[in-house]
Amino acid sequence: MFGSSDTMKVKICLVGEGAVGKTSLIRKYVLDEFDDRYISTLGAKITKKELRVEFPDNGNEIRIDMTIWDIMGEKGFRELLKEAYFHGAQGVLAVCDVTRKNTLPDLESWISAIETVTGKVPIQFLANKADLKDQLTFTESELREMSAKHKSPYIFTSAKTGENVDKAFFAIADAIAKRRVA
Ligand code: G3D
Ligand code: MG
Repeated sequence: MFGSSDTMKVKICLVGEGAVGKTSLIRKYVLDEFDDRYISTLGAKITKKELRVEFPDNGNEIRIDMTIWDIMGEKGFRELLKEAYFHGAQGVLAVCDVTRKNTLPDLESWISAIETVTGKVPIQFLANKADLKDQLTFTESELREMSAKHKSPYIFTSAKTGENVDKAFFAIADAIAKRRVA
């Protein structure tokens, strides 16, 4: 059982097509910084962040030591390296880009890839680039459908403005912690 002084180690992976904003979201979350210049990722980049999750039932609060894995968007690399990337992951941030329609259905193959390695784990869908909502290319009901299919929540985020970025990372940490302690 986890007590209030315990630390839970958690690994999460961000998945989704290239340029949906995975690297930018992590940057914004960890460094509170958004760099509009080109951001490149080679292979996998691992970042750490500590956060706290409360258990209102018993008043406990636990510390989460979160390891965030940012991986490349290319599908070829995914097949080759998925064991290495996804091994031990306890949660997924599945990111799509509201300005590019296919990035939503493309998440299916990312989710299958991760689930073949980890089994079922909590997923949080992120509809990123919400600051460009005027360029929305899919409806919220399509997002809701995807979400319902995987019994997982979705949230609109913007790595540019920071909208819901903390909330998204917190949500996945919270889901993982509650699942493990329950
Ligand atoms: P990736 O890691 O998923 O491949 P990146 O994606 O984080 O590299 O982001 C791809 C591009 O989208 C970058 O633009 C980045 O600045 C932009 N971007 C990421 N998130 C947002 C967002 O929430 N809003 C807006 N408006 N842009 C975003 P460039 O031009 O550098 O390629
Ligand atoms: Mg990247």
